Amino acid sequence: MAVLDTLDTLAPIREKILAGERLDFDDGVALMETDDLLALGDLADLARRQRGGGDEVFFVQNINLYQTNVCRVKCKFCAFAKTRKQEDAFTLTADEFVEDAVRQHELLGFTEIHTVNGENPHVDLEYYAGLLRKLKEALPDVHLKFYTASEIHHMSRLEGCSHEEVLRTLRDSGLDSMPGGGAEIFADRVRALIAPGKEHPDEWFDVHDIAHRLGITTQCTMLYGHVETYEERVDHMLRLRDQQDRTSGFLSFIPLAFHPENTVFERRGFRFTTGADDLKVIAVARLLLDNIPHVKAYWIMMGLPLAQVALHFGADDVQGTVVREKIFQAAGASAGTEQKVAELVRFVRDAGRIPVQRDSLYNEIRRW
Ligand code: V47
Repeated sequence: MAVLDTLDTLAPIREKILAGERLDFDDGVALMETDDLLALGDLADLARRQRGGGDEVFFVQNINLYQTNVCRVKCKFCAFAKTRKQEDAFTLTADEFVEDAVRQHELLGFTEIHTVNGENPHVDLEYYAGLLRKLKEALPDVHLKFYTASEIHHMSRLEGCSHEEVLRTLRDSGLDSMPGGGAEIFADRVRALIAPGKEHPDEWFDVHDIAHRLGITTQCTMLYGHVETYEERVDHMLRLRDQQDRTSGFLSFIPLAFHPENTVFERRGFRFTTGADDLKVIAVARLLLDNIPHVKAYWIMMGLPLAQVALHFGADDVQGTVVREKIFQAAGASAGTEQKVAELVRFVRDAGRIPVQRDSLYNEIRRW
């Protein structure tokens, strides 16, 4: 009987995938609700291949660096943000940041810097633009993937100007692309519970919309595993898909599993997500987001062993070497903060896939 139930739920979706048809909201919820994890993974891998995916799994040689952890927003899921007076608050000068970046580049030879910060109310737009200019001058060949849409919105408030003016200023100062954070869950109900001080999702979309129209590619994310329902996850993904239909500027989708340590939710008894849920989100994302080229299994978040399994659930990217990640470490991540290229290669190969080192725009640098 259980087998028949499974077939009934997934069979029509499989037919749609084979026919190249787009899945809808109800399909998304049905996929989220299935307990047949292996069939779900199989379907996601089928969809990935149907849309032109091969055996390549991508990674980038990158480093995470942070300008400031001072933040005006009190998101309840966050263990990274501090107020200016807290002991471990920091706000680096451009010189401090650039000096460190150059030293690390000599040691590691990364091709990308990934920077996400708190929404610091004590600095201005020039704090960000000036740093980008100095950094680009010092490391002209390094791709600068800087600032979430939430930070861009915050800068526009600080400066009293539009999203477009901020983005033009940053782009002209050296910004190359943007990370996907700040999306959390778009549903008003959830946002009010986990991030009441954060901008409305319309602002997040407006920033990405303008960035894409200005030729700045971006990523997109979803923070799951807290108070959201399956329906709210599907709604979130479909809003991203609609945006991508309009502007095509998202390069990848990264599901972010909620880490509760040192957050308000830890005190309320919230736990880490399970491996089954992590794999489910990866697979459903690959199935629904038919117009976003890459889905990342971010090893920092799910650990290398599970990320390896996720490569058979629709993911085709493991993010990168990552060195010095802080946001997930603050909230209890245990997978470490750095992988060597050789280790990423070994783990992709062991999953039966072809490791490809990419640049930030998915051009191939080297394959093994
Ligand atoms: O918006 C914060 C998430 C985001 C927690 O573009 C948490 O490649 C889980 O932008 N548990 C910021 N998630 C980080 C970000 C990012 C991360 C990885 C890859 C990319 C990319 C971008 O981190 C926030 C929030 O959604 N976050 N705290 C937490 N405790």
